[in-house]
Amino acid sequence: METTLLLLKPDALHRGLAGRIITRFEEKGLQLVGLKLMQMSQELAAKHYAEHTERPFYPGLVKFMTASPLVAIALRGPGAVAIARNLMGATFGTEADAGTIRGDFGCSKSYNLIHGSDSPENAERELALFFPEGTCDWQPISSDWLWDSE
Ligand code: D4T
Repeated sequence: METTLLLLKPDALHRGLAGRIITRFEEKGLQLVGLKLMQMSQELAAKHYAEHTERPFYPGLVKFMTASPLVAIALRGPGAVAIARNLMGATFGTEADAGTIRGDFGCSKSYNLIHGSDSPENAERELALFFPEGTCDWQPISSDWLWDSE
């Protein structure tokens, strides 16, 4: 079992897509264990995007991510990190396959709707940043039919 961190970025909220994007993950069979509307602070953006500090797009990225609220989501399931990345599609909507979230809903090279942790290690680090209080442990009644027992 893995838990991954997703962010529905400000463009997803401005475009009224938050519900539809969350539905994709629920329909796939991943479990919501954390859900929070929040504004990303400069300090949190600096920690979350520490690996990109020297990249030319960094100032614009931080400006975009801190401009208005986002939705932070903790999502649980077997292989949740890779499954979520597959559902999201390639980084930008211009290149993402049809059928993925970015492929279906976007065509911008800056506003790409959603972030998802790219490894279990990064998921752990990012969950600690966005859900320092921890996530919500519950057992969905459908889990026996959704997830393999081993
Ligand atoms: P995130 O981290 O948002 O899930 O996106 P990816 O994992 O798919 O992509 P990334 O780490 O390479 O980029 C992080 C973030 O920076 C923005 N970005 C990226 C940008 O504005 N311009 C660029 O040229 C690149 C490479 C988009 C996502």
